[in-house]
Amino acid sequence: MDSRRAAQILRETGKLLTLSGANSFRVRAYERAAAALEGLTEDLAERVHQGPPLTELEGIGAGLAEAIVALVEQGSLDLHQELLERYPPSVLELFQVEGLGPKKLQVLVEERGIESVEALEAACRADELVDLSGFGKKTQERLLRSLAELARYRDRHLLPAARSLGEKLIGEISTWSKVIRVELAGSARRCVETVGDLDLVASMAAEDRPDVAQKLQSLDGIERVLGAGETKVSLRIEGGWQVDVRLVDEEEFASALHHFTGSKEHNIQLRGRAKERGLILNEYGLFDDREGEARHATGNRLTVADEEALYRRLDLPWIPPEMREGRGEIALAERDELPELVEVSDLRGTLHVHTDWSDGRADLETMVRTAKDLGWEYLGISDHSQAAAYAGGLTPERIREQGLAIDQLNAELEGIEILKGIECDILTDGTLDLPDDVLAELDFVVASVHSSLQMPTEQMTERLVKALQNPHVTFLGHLTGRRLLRRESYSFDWERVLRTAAQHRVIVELNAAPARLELDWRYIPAWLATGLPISIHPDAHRPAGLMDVQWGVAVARKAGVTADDVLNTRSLAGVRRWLSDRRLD
Ligand code: DGT
Ligand code: CA
Ligand code: CA
Ligand code: ZN
Repeated sequence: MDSRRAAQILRETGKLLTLSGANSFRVRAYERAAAALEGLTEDLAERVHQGPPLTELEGIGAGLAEAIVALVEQGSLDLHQELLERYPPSVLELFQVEGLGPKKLQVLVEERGIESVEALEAACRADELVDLSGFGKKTQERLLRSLAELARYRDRHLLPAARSLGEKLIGEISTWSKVIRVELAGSARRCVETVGDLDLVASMAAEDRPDVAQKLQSLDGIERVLGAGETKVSLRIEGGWQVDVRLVDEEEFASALHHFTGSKEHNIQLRGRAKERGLILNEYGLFDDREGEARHATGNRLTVADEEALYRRLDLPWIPPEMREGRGEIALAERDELPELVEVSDLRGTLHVHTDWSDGRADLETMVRTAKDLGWEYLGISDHSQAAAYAGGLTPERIREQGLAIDQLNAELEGIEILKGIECDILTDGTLDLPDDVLAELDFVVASVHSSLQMPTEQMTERLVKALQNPHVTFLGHLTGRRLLRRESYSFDWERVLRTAAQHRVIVELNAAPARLELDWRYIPAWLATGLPISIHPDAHRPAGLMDVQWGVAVARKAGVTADDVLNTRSLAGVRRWLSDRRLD
């Protein structure tokens, strides 16, 4: 039972409890515990058996700790099983239908036995819900639309696409004279690797709201207006996007921006902190609650001009949005120990770059000149090895030829140094795709799995462990092989693999390609605890791909990574020292 599966079971239990009419505190307890487990970096079974107790984790109380122990021991949770006897797993999909809150859901399930998205659709089509309490013709029509959209928009989006749409919208809206401030919020602002809907917050004078709401509905690319109220306009924008724009008064802006940035966990924790100080924090503002009736009571409003001021009122320094995941950042801020997060400009070069010697789209010189224009001091080229035939992988002979081409370019170019590397396939038996004497001539070796991804866990673990033992391997490439929103990670004992990597001083790269973004940021703190740095690699196949390092930096910031934690913030000499001696300066 790994922690992710355990978290999933707890989340499902929470949802099913909602249906059974459990009170919201009980449901929340399951959600909180699930979030805590998702953040757990150690092996769950080990933690349960060897302590410290689970109750030391933020969000896990005594009752849930007991449930998790049982879950680990038995491989299942009694309550979860019981609930699944009462409701089929398909009811869980109903939680994704827009416009179907817990109350309505309960009515559907309890009174009509509707237990799947398909059943809901059939009932709507057969006009069967009109007489249900809380439903009607309109609800039914709305549900049908939601269902159609669910099928089409179930997908989330990769971070770069979300940021680029966000920037485009903000660029446009910020030019409107009636809008005072507009900013991106939600998961896109927090730089989560996949983004559901896009959230924007805009401030304006109350009397300007109707105009702004109107203008929003005529933005480019709108397929449909989902809703346009006093305070919120929701849009479907082509490409499968939902965009929620909140319209707020200027004095509400800071607290609204903060609220809709989230995460929900961070907000809940911060709200608790406000309460301890006799304050109420919500999306409308920060209120003095000493008279005990603050909500909307503008007389009690405290002025918060911006997020800095909001945090200051709560005796905290401003917390960067990336870190607002409710994973201990408030405690860090409280002790004034927030890390100084790495920035793209801290990178002095990068490694793991492809050229047209294998499957890259640009030639060596173009890639290197682009890197030089970015101000980088070095660029590590690592084309594919021969086993990756589909990618035109290099034979030993081609590698030597490429080496000569690199020598020549290095002699010609000033101000940037090309490092010679290879992205060497890890074959199914864990040996490398190239002989040791070929690997020994290179500056660095990224070892990656590209084939037989479906291997059983045990075998994949052995495969990776064996590869890590090769003394020429300097980096482990894209750890789990995941392709976000498309392909799951392959399965292995990641705890053992990371431990072995650290033992052999092989750096597990942070592959910054937007669909990979792994080593997953949730595991980076555990990796750094081994004393080894991370290294942020673009895995670029074209010149523009070099800038993908920005997404690696973005998710590294979520993990609280500083410049010092990253190998390629070092000078060329520093990187060479690591590659030859596996020592940091
Ligand atoms: P997403 O859209 O799934 O990628 O993730 P978010 O984080 O953008 O979530 P979203 O769009 O549902 O809501 C935006 C933010 O609004 C969220 O991060 C925190 C805040 N928020 C939403 N619902 C709640 C809630 O029930 N309680 C609290 N405290 N905050 C909420
Ligand atoms: Ca969102
Ligand atoms: Ca939203
Ligand atoms: Zn690769």
